[in-house]
Amino acid sequence: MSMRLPRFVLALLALGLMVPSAAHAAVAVTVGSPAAGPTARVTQLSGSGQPGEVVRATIDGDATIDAADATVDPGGDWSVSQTVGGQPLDLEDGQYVVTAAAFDGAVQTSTATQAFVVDRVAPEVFTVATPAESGVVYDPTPRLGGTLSDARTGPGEVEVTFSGPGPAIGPMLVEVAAGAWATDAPALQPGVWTLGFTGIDGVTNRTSTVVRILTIGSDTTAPTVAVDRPVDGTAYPAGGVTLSGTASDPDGHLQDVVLSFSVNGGAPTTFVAPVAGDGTWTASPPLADDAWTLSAQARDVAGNLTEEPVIRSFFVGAAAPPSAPPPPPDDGPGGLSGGPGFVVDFTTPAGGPPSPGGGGTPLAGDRSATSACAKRAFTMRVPGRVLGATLTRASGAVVRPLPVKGASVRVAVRGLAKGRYRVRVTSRRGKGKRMLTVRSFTVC
Ligand SMILES: [Ca+2]
Ligand SMILES: [Ca+2]
Repeated sequence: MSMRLPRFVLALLALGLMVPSAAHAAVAVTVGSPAAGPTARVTQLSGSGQPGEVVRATIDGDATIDAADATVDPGGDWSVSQTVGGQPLDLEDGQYVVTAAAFDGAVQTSTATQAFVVDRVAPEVFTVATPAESGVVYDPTPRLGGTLSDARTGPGEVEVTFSGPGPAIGPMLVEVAAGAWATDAPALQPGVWTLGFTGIDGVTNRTSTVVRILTIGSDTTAPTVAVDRPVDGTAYPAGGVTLSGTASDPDGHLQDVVLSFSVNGGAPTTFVAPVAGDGTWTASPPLADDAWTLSAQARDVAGNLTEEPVIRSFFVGAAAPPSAPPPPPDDGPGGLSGGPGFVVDFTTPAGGPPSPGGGGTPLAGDRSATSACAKRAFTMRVPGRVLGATLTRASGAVVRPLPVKGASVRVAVRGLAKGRYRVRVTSRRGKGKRMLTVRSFTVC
């Protein structure tokens, strides 16, 4: 079924007279450029309107400027880049409002306004605090940072470029927050690098580039550390522990000493001690009354840490044993050691006598047989209740915590690399009496 239109309508369509009436209405003038908000530079005003109408634009604000008349072209666009006096438009920094009025002959048909900000000035404050001029660092990803602020439109970002021994890097853009900027450099290989820093404001005005020469040093050698105090197995009065020792770095890049304290293998608390010019360090960390294990490592400026930490076990305050005779030399003949009041006690499990080079229980029950080669496993029993046990290398480096059952510690030897080891057992017998038992053995 088709719909039939009245004859007069068809006639009007054929004559082209029945077009929508809106097409004949005047198009209101608009300002498209500059857009609202900040802009870097304004040399032209433009917008849209009714073709054939004349647009007169006036700028008010930090300056007052009458633009030359512009005629809306057949496409509906208008633009003007001169003043009414024939001078090029080029607005200085400031805040403005442009008002455009459209005229059909002498009749004003519509108006439009647009507020905008011109920012032609680079950020007023731009500093590069790090790296320092001609600095030398041993961190391949050094921290970079400084300040950036812009009075008109606020800071945008900081552009950083890197050229040096490796492929050029960047430009890298760093955000600015509260007037400050900071970032870690991407990984830079050792050598002399030239870094370029440019501050950019919210409308891409750029500062001149600040150049820094930065040398990335190479240091892959770990520093060494020695602990003079606490002495292994010693009891110290409550609140009176001052730790001390020495540290050195073969490269001369020593930074500090990292001290980790733990109780019975619990989560460690870390304390950093500075190193004096003569290589000595001291620290007085607050330590509660307890039986503590210290793990000490020196750190160099490249972040290298002593590979095998120095381990010390000691007591503070009420946790100490009641009497405190001087401790015997650590790891002395027979591989036994202990502190004041310590008990060294081994119980022979079933399995036969010590057997250098092999056998089931080579270490058990014989204090003089500690250099026998252990090949499988042995059980170490201490008086009282075992609180914790650790297997370390002779250097003190922790290998692993050991499983504990009642008064016994099971030491599995199979799988250990050749060398000398210690078993360190903390136990408690009676009220408040803790003991440290240390046993050495060799895997060969
Ligand atoms: Ca600016
Ligand atoms: Ca070093």
